[in-house]
Amino acid sequence: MAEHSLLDLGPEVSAALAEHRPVVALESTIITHGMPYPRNLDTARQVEQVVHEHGAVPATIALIGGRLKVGLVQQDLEELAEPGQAAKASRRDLAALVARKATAGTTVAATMYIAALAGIPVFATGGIGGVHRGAEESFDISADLIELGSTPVTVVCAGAKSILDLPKTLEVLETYGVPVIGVGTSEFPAFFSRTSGLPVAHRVDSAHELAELVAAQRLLGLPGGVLVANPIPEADALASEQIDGIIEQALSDASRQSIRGKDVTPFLLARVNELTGGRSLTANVALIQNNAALAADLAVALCAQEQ
Ligand code: PSU
Ligand code: MN
Repeated sequence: MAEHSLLDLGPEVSAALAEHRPVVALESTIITHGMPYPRNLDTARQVEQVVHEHGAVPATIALIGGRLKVGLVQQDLEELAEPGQAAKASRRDLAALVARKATAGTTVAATMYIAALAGIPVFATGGIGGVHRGAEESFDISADLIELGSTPVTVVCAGAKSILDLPKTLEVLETYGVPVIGVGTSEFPAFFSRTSGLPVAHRVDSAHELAELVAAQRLLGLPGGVLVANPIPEADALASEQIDGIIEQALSDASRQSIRGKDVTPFLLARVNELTGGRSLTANVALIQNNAALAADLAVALCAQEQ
């Protein structure tokens, strides 16, 4: 486990890492900018519980008063969940927010970076950031993709939302040499739905098989992460007809209001939540729990390999 002057490990996380027991990192931009209050707070707690139930220790990561906190207490979660309070920290924001002693939710990119500092190799989230539609004009490509190319953390997600350009997102992941692994599927899932029509290069069918692949990535000395694409459970999936029009509406609202930069993703997520009247939120909660369960199983399998 890494000692680092900016890092605060919670007691449960610290003990688990010292004893080489399984730990799962969790992000916090989903709490601060991904879901409305109070569902964000409930979900953050439920996801931690799912990780526990699957035999691993949850390590929710955020910036609290300028400290890189790994393993949050209830008060931290409540502060992050409070509407409009916390900032959004991607990799490029970390230095400024640390210097200012700010409190912020960390994106997938920033959470990967901090998880690697803490020595946590497995991370669960809902959906990653990616290449935005119209990126050929805006150049809006999430730092999540570059982080996946350079930081050795395995990220379990349910694919990416079709607010993004999914074919371009997969192309950029290929360019950065990121293995994208379908779990029980040969297709990249589209967050709310299990399919996107886009193939993934590799597929596994169990957490054990996934652990062997992750171990091979490390043995090879490849520096980057692994992206695990875990489709939403069948029972919770939304039909694409239910969501496509809403995503188009959210995108056109964003363009009409000239939303730019780091505000794009939070704006689109909030708009999709509003326009579906909570249906998308229920699916979102279900897929995060599903990802947390798989990530915990993976962390357990990786620890078993070490024995
Ligand atoms: N996509 C979602 N839910 C989320 C996010 C993305 O479906 O909560 C969050 C994640 O924290 C992700 C971040 O890392 O948004 C990406 O932001 P940007 O596109 O600005 O890089
Ligand atoms: Mn962006």
